[in-house]
Amino acid sequence: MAFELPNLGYAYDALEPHIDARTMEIHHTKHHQGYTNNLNNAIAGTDLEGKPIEDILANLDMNNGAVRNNGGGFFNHSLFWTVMNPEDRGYLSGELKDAIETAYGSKDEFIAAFSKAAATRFGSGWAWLCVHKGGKVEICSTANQDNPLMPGVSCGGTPILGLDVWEHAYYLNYQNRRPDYINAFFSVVNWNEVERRYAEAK
Ligand code: MN3
Repeated sequence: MAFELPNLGYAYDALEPHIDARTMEIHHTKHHQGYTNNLNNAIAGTDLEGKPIEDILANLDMNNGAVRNNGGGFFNHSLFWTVMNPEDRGYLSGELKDAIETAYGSKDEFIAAFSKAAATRFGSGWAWLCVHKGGKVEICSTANQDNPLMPGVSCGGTPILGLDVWEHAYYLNYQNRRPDYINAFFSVVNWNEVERRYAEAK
């Protein structure tokens, strides 16, 4: 069973004005589709075929560039679409709110720290909020399509919130203004989904 491009669950224009429809459509149908196709090609006929993406990444040979880049790209975007929602965003609450306040003091301080990680990632990559076993949360960032599920990459743990800071994610609408795109992202974060992922992973 090959990996399939997941549906967004909302229309390409649903995140406007924060993230524009043209960017969303290209990002989903070209970039994410490309990672999906290339991942399938990279694992076809190998013992990785048929395994869950989380298992492939957790046991990854980091020298396998095709699976590292495309498996990461497949997983990262699949998570990214779900942590944004135009309508039912919810709000930071419950155990996740407690964990974030323990680690960062307040929601605003957390957003500032996450935004700094995203803004200062040089070149292409991602910012993450990860949860470790026991429930402690930690912010980190990764280069290219790496993610903290991969062996020895960044803060480790399970990513529950991710922000794509590749230029393809924002350049049409924001050009070089990555900080404006990061601010806009926090207007569409789906806290219900982040909390669901926290509860599942902690
Ligand atoms: Mn991307």
